[in-house]
Amino acid sequence: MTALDEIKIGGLGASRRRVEDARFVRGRGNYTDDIVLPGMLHMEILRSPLAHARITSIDTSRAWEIPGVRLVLTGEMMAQRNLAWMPTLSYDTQAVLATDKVRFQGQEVCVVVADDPYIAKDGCDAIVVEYEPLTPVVNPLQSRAADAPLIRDDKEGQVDNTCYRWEVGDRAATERAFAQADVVSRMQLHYPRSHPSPIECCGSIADFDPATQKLTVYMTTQAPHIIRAAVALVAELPEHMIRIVSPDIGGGFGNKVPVYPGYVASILASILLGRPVKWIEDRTGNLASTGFGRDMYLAAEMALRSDGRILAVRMHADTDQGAFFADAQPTKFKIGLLHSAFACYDIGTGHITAQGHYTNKAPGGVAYRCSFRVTEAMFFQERMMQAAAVDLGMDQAEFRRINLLRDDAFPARTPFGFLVDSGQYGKCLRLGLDAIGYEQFLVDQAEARTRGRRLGIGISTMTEPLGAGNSREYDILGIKMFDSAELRVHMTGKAILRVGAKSQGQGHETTWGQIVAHELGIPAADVIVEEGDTDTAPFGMGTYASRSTPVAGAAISMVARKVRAKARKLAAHLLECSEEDVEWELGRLYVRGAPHRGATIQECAMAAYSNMPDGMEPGLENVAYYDPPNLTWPFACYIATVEVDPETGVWDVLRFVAVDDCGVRINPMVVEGQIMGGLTEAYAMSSMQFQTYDAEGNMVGSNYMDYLLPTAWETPGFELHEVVTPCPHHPIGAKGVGECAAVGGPAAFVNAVHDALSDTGVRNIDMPLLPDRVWQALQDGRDVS
Ligand code: MCN
Ligand code: CUM
Repeated sequence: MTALDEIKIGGLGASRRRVEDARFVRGRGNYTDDIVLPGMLHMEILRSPLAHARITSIDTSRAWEIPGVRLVLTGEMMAQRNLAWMPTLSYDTQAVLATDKVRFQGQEVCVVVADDPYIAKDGCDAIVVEYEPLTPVVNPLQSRAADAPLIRDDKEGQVDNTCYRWEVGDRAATERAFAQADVVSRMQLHYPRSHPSPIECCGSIADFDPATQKLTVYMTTQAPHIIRAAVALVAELPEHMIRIVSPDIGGGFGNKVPVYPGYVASILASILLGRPVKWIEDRTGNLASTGFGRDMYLAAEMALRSDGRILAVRMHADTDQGAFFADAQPTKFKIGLLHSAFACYDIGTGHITAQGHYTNKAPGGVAYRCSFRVTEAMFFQERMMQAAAVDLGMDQAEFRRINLLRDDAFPARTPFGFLVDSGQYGKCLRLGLDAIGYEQFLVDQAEARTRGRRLGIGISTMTEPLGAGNSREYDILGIKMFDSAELRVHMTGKAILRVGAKSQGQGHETTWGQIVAHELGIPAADVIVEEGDTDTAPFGMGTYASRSTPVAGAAISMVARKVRAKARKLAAHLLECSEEDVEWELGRLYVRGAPHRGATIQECAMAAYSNMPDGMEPGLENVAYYDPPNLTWPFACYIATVEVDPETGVWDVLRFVAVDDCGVRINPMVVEGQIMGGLTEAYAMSSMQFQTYDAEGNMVGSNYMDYLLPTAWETPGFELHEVVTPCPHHPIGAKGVGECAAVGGPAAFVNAVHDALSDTGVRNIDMPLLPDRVWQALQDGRDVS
């Protein structure tokens, strides 16, 4: 008998079709809003029209009079139950329903529960809230002004609008390096506020059963177990009586990591009413109040030697956190992982300082398709690299090449404390340059310039720390960032796999089965994957920061290996030999020296239930919790070529080449889908998307007329290439990939446009590069922020 063909059984490397799509393309997905429970009521939220105001009175009497209204909740009523404020995932507090002041436009003030959502909306309209307006603060500059109003006057000891201060690196060594520099390159920019904007908005159905005292919540969360822990701790309900279910999720992108007031209010309403309460957010609610990314101002300097080597970097970040510091991030890293900047380069030393600012905006800084603040770090790094190459008068590809970590440098410690363990950075860069035809493009570009045409090429090379974490350094609210998998093989060799992660569209139901197929030889099609139900799945920290493959994926390998170890004992029994003499090949165990005497994994499974050796516990199942030794370090090289129309400022992407090294690919097709999706978002952020606020704190971009999502029509084509450097510590050598393209992509587009303007003196146009901004920069020969 020959070994199984791994690709045929849907193992590692198979571009297996996504099994979840069978229900999605038929409209048979089961999203939160599809769930209808007997006796279910509906909840709507009344939001603040003002950005900053004291609440002087709330009159809910007319709302109560509307037939069909069952409950009106105010902040005061929440306060009576100690639920007006909730802790955030960053040890701050956030108002569930406002009691004293409103601190951003769109903040939750009251909720109305009624027989249907329309009555609940009417109920909201009937509530009269009187406000005494206060001066709104809409950016860090205003926030730190001496006469700025104190936004968080609810917090004891809070004397100004500073949310946190933080620093990392070696200040003294950095200063010494700058003193020795031949060239100092400087850069300032703003990474604008953007929104993950999943197609499905947030929502929850809380179902408290007064008879059993059990609380079940169906909700759009990327991390159901963290929610269960939070509900147990905040609402003081017994943890075993709380069941959180994340059904199908229509995109998360980081938007569904935080805990939102709507979830909390629906839970309290269900407990008070003893009936299921459904809350489904509308688009404006989603765009105006939940999970913003970025909004960071960066200033930096780079110390350079005239031969092109980077001696040191110095960076300062001012982040606009909005009214509540609500991002999820490891508690030891006050500003996400901003200090992953320059991790792929061999720079001598560096120093980063950061300050977070409260403003009258919705909570910001939630990672949008990035590991915490990594997107800002990589964008900044790559814009800085281009500016430095210009300052040195060096070719931008060559400048990168000489500073990238060399293959023999691994493992390498970065100046900010990370251990980067593997990569072939030079190879990725060369592959990208060859694919785009770099040298020829430079010739064509120069020739086009003589005819008044502006072509540009932008490169972005970066490594991203993915897979938080290792439990020594990474935790959320003190809970260590491991993950888990439970595998049960039934007697006929079919299996169910339950995982602590939770897909929002990434295809876990497809790819997790492939890991089992690889480890056990059970065809992927014979493995059902279940995620998102805290009553059945082992405790896991959820899906974000591209941690599922690095952490949960590793747990799947490990649990399958435990099962394989038991199968080996069963095989020894079936084959009447000693366990030491049993050899493994994919899907089959056989006697060493007598390969024709073997038992398939399915035969072993049957034996586990029908013919186990004396003294052996029946069954074939196990659970594994995995605490990774390090993050994974995928690498990417993205290259864009563009043409800018000097008459209009419009820029078109000519070509886009992506080279991604995410280690061993479980499912190449899924990986390519992740990269294309990420590049589409990168294109959107660099060309059209941002959410801003006017001087009064009114949000601009709370609907899809103002906040643009690219369609297939404007999205450029992407040419994908790969390099495989297996992760040295992951059981199957895989690294995370879900966010790389969204993280590294924007700088490629933005650098390309700036390259097209390289003779104009324009150093920086802030994203998004709207045509009017590019045109203005061209007219004035000056930066546009
Ligand atoms: N994969 C693989 N081989 C690898 C790495 C990954 O086949 N070497 C596969 C995985 O098995 C998984 C997918 O690619 O099916 C993404 O894996 P991974 O990089 O581990 O990322 P996560 O599953 O943890 O997903 C999180 C990541 C994040 S943080 C955001 S934000 C984001 C993203 O995924 N949100 C998404 N991609 C998204 N894609 C969709 N469709 N919807 C979202 O909300
Ligand atoms: Cu960073 S957004 Mo994703 O981590 O869910």
